[in-house]
Amino acid sequence: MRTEQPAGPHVPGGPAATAVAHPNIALVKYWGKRDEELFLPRTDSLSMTLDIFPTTTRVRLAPAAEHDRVTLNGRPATGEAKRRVIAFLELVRERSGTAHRAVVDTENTVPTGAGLASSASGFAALAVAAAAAYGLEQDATALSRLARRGSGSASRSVFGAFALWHAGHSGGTAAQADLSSYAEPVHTAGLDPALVIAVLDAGPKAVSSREAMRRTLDTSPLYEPWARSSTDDLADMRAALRRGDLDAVGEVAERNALGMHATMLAARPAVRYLAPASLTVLDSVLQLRRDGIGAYATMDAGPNVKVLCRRTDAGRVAAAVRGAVPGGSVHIAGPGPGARLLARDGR
Ligand code: 2P0
Repeated sequence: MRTEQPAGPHVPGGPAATAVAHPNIALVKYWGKRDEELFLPRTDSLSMTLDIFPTTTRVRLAPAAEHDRVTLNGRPATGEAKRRVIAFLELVRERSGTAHRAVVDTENTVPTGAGLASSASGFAALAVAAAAAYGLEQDATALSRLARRGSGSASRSVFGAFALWHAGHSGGTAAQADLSSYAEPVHTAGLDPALVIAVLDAGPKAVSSREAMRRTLDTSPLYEPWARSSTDDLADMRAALRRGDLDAVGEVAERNALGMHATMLAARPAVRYLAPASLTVLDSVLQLRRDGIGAYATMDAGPNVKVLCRRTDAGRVAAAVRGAVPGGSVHIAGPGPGARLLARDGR
């Protein structure tokens, strides 16, 4: 891989493409890889793509440039974020047979690195834009596999609404294993859900999810039991989605998420993403249920809490959450669209 340079003077452009993607929140979580290079997960996972916080990414080939240029919200990307984008571009170049460097401009509307799935929308948008700019014709399944190589959860953001990411198998060659792991849409009957998102801390997390997953797998005695129970959670979740049973969907999502956090708390040293304010929101969710509202919590690699409920209850749930944590911001999301190409030129 070539070394990177800060954003510099204008480089004459080649083909370009712009794509948009939305974050997703897992209702049955992905936590742990069996292959870090190929981003092959230990377990299947299932998520809802949101209709808020889109990421828009433009990739333009720069035939005369010696290095990739990457900006994030108008500023040159640095460190690990930049390294991951360039590694992803290397993969696309390898597959397309085009060695040209690229200029990548990303606009993220979601707080970056705060457990709000910015890498899911980010790499889904990058996969769609880079594939188009480099002339890789890919169907949605292939784009999902490709996005997975940037960030596991990005495989699910290629699809709208509910998506299941297959862990796949590792029996044969690396290429076969790679082919076996992708997301696909999950059809639901009569569900009208909302996710009320309590942003308690929009700052970057102390431990990256990649490092936290590794540590959990390597050291937590609770990891294997959780991974096994996740198989049952997925089966129960699929059945609940088929029935359009929001309460069952919520119950499975909440137990799966709390179980995932338990595996991390038992890691050595412990990984603890939940903050006191997270527990305050969990208390408000319990109170909502006591009051007869179907509200169920899920939490990812950060302190923020997402509350699944019926869309008709979202206003009341948002008010309860806001009352519980006056310092936080609260957003209401519904099921959103899959990643898509917005524009393409020069090809
Ligand atoms: C998920 N999370 O299923 C889980 C639940 C966080 C908790 O996927 O290493 O950014 O890039 O594959 O996808 C966050 O991890 O990790 C994540 P990598 P990713 O949504």
